[in-house]
Amino acid sequence: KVAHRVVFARHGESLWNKENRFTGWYDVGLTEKGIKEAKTAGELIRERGFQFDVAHTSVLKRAILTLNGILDTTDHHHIPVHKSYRLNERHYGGLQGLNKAETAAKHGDEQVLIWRRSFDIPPPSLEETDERHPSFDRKYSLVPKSALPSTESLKLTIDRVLPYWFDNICSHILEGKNVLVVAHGNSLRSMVKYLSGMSNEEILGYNIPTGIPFVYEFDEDLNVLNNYYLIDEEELKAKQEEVANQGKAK
Ligand code: DG2
Repeated sequence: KVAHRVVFARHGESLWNKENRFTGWYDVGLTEKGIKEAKTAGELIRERGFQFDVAHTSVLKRAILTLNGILDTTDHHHIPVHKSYRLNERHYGGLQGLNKAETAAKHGDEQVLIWRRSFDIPPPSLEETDERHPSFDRKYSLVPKSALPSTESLKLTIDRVLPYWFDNICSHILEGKNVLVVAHGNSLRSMVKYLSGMSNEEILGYNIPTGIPFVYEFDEDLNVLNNYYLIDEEELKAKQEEVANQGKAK
């Protein structure tokens, strides 16, 4: 019997999604389309009549602005929002800022697939002296330097994200709260891999589109019973395919 339900969403289209650039911890805003996607996500949630008691998101504005759009559309302005770097996107290291298709033209589709989707091969590291390194960003001034990444594989992202799932999100679910989580392609893939029990190979081919809410339903002991997206299968497939193709040379 379904005892708990968590709604997840990846943020709406960011400026760097639109420009097809590796984003990671770079803090970029939403495009007009992204703002609309947040609203549409809220409408899909509202149509189902889902209510929330608490929300969790990253400290990056594309996720926060999307969450705000959803809270606005669903009339949930009053709920507490928890923000943590642990829900940030996977750190894309030295790739951050580069165009994905151009990088594939230069290094090959296969190399870019390894950087984007391999389980444990991280992209090239940012130098610790690089001004883009998170240690120079005041958002992270309360995080110990040794916990701030210079690059992350999916495996390292999972190591960062899952403690937050267990300690901060599960405790709210077990208190009986309805939880909304707005995060990023790879921080969500980290939770999905765990929740759906996917192998390292299965998660490689799994892509999450922007702005489409998806739901996990749990029994009392937080065993997963069901999961589904709030759009139909065909539309979902097309959107997932689009994300997969972003790493291919034109
Ligand atoms: C994208 C994901 O993150 O990229 O960092 O470029 O979800 O914050 O837009 P998001 C990025 P891919 O791993 O799909 O290339």
